[in-house]
Amino acid sequence: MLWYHDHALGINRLNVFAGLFGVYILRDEFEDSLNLPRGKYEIPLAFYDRIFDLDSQLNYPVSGNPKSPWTPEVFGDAFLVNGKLFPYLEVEPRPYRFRALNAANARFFHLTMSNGQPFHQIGTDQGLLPAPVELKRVTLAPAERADLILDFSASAGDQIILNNDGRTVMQFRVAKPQHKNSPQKIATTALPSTLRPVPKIPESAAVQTRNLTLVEIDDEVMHPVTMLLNNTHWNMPVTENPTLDSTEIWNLINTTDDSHPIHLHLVRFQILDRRSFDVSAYWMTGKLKFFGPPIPPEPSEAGWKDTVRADPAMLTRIIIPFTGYPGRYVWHCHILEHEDNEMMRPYDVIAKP
Ligand SMILES: [Cu+2]
Repeated sequence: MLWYHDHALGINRLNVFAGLFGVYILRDEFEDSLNLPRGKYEIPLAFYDRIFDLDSQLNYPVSGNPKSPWTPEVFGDAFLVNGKLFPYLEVEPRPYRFRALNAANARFFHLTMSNGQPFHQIGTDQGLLPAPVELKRVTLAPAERADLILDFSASAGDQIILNNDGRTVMQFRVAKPQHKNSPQKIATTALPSTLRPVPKIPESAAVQTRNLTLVEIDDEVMHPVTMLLNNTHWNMPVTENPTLDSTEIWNLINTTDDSHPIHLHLVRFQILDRRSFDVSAYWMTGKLKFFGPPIPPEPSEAGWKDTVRADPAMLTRIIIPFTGYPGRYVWHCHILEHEDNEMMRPYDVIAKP
């Protein structure tokens, strides 16, 4: 499931906050053959948070600092799903496929079910995982998607809350079981044990490795005045110029205290690993001094991605096949306040000579 939204330079955060986004789903025959819940049992769920004023109008805050009127991150106290405030969904006691999207400007979602039942994640941003992953908690950074199976078979008659960090997001109202002699038996389908293979791209396939920093520049009160990729402003010349049909490794060196969901246009990629490093030593010497071994991606991230969490004081490595079309694209942090305040860079995919 992909999503689309306004991308107007400098005001993207306002236009998406106002609601200019949607989702669409691509399928193929292989996926159809897996017999996953479909039709009315497959539902996109776009999660986001907003602030409303006393007249129920959207309220987008600005900082009190005239030098830096933007707010580094906007978090709302109201949760919405598909445009509805704290909604409920009536479901049957059977498996459902939910196509979850974090459409928030800045909030990370950590979703749990009030009855403790697990989710089965079957897909990531860019398609199916090799096999279902059982999770008690689903983490979604802004712009990330998760393809989820939730089975209500054991919960007939129950009301279950979907929570985010202990706060209600929405409710599932599970219908009572049908009478034993009912002619309409509820069809449940077993979750396949394997889904679509995701062949691991070998590191040896990469023709180039780029070190790319994530930087926050603070003023005297530590209020970030700007955030940069590769310590480079948006309007400076292109520095990333992969060749079409080549593969590269991008080292996202996060020197900040924030987790930044980094998104590349055009491509899909795989996460290689994350590794903790000494940030102050990096600024002094330009060298990466690691604190521990590389950590492989979580099973729920071990598929095709287009957005990756670059966690604070970590080196996050991704491997990217630049297929598609030559031209100018962008890569950026998907916290929209960061993106609009310089955490975005153009990149060029160069046609082969
Ligand atoms: Cu960011």
